[in-house]
Amino acid sequence: MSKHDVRIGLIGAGRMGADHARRIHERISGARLAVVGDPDVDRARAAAADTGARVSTDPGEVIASSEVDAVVIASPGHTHEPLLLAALEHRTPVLCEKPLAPDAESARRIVAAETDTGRQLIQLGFMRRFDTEYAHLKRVLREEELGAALLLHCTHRNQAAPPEFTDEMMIHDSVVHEVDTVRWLLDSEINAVSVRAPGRSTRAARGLTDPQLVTFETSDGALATVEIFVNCGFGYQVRCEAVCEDGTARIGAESGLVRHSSHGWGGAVPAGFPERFGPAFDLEVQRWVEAARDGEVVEDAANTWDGYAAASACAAGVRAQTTGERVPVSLGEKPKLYAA
Ligand code: ISE
Repeated sequence: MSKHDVRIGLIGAGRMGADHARRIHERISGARLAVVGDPDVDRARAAAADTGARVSTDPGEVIASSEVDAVVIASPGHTHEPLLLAALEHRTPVLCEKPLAPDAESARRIVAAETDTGRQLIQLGFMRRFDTEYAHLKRVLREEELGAALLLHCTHRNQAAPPEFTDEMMIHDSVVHEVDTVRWLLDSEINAVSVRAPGRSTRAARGLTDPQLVTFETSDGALATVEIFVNCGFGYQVRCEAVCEDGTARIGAESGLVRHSSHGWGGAVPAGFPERFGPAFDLEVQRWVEAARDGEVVEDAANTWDGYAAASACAAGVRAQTTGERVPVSLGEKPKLYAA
């Protein structure tokens, strides 16, 4: 470890936070874990174990600490706003796990606060942008002259959702990735959302409408369909196919039969998102560390505006679920700070 390593304060030592702690300690170069903050001291200690990081039960103290150059926020979404505002006040670079905030109003306040600082300090953890396959699809759409994108078909399947998972969480926790994927791949905002559902899977917990079909309309006139199925039984499957004027491009589509097995997952697809997106998480954190060290932002990473747009589309998605109606999304003007 060099004394020039970026010293990282990690806030939130749950599943994602603990994963980031290992990642930073074991695989990221040019950085070291300095402090792990979580109100649950045992959790903080477990995540910090063997890393040399100090433990704190006060996330605010982690942000203010002179031992920290940059912060990773992996605490629950409802805690993000005050933490992000504090980091902006200290002009501390942040990698914040999704969501930026649980609702569009708080996300808008974070956009306003960052805009006031005059520079981008927050990177949002939409890791798919660092995945080889998604990056390939983005490059194909940018460079291969397939013509205007007309349709995007997205599939998002999880092996099993935790028992407390709700319809609303299907949007905020899972479909939120597709919101970012659609906006990023098509380089276009989401204008309206509709949600429909077929008959429920027998594997869905009582009260959960699973699977569901979400449709996004974009400002360029494209349509994106998203199948969200959080209890498919056989594994973790994400796919995406773009249909353009002059061709199609597809990722994540293994051929053949994939089926639920009483012995566990089907075998042909990864078990869960940590397996599927592990390398993407590594690259996302590595590039963020390098940008934070140089006082820059990572080109193509999701920013605060992307987080606000995602929160707005998700809010519309939840309304569409409950009303059965097509719900428009209106973002207002994009500050110049986020111009491409
Ligand atoms: C989870 O929170 C994630 O972020 C995963 O990427 C997603 O696939 C899963 O559906 C969510 O529950």
